Amino acid sequence: MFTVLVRNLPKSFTRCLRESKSEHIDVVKAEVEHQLYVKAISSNERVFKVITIPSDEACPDCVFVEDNAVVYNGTAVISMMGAPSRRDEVSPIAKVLSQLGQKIKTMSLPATLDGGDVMIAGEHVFVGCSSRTNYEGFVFLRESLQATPSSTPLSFSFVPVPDALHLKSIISYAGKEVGFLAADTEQGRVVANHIQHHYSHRHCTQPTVRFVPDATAANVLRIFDTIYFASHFPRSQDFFQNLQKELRGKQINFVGLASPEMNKADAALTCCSILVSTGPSATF
Ligand code: CIR
Repeated sequence: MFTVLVRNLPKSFTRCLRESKSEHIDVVKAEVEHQLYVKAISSNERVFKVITIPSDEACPDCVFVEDNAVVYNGTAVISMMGAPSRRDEVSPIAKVLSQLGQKIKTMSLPATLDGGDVMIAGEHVFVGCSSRTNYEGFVFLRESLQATPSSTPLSFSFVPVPDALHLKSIISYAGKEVGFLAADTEQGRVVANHIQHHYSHRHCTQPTVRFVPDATAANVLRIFDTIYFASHFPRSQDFFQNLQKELRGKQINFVGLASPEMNKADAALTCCSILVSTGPSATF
């Protein structure tokens, strides 16, 4: 079972960090998208509880809680956010994670890391080397997670991500039955190669990597047997329909969520939640 943390959008969301400011962000539409997202997660039968943290007007990006902490097997690594304007977001998140019984490890400068750069696939942990996450952040995360009691040792890899906000802006892990979903772009392929190399170097079975037509749609959120995917990209919608057909019989549910306003803030589906497993760490 999971407890899921989400955070409300502040009205200041229009001032969030973003690559291109050319498109107007409609906060009301973004709020509706977020409510539908929370509703969809709340109705997952493996979600025991959704905790909503109040927004903070001084933190325009505070809805993107994924970046604030990495939770694994009873340990919560609290990020030193890569963007200085986001650093005040983390304390209420750390407080709730501590109340949930997580062992708190707080990162400090010069280490920086955003949770959007951390992709955990079973016992393999991939960390994006992006403009937000540096080598010191990677080492802090590795040491913190290696100290957690775990039946299988974790293996870590630092993955260059020069041209995207975060690693998970271009790739995500959708579970054992599906494998990785990567953006069908040059950078998506470079990252996919890196990941395959990681597995072959460790003599592990090569995972499947599938390429998704729209980069943002390569970010899916998996909670137990449900895959939440971005449903507002027509070409990627075909991709997910075909994937659904291919996986018929494997008891995986697909739930489409449209979030075009959130995408204007350079965000994708995993960004707005933190999953806390109430049992041993969840490996899909
Ligand atoms: C930022 O630039 O930090 C936010 N506007 C978007 C963060 C998206 N988070 C994520 O990909 N994990």
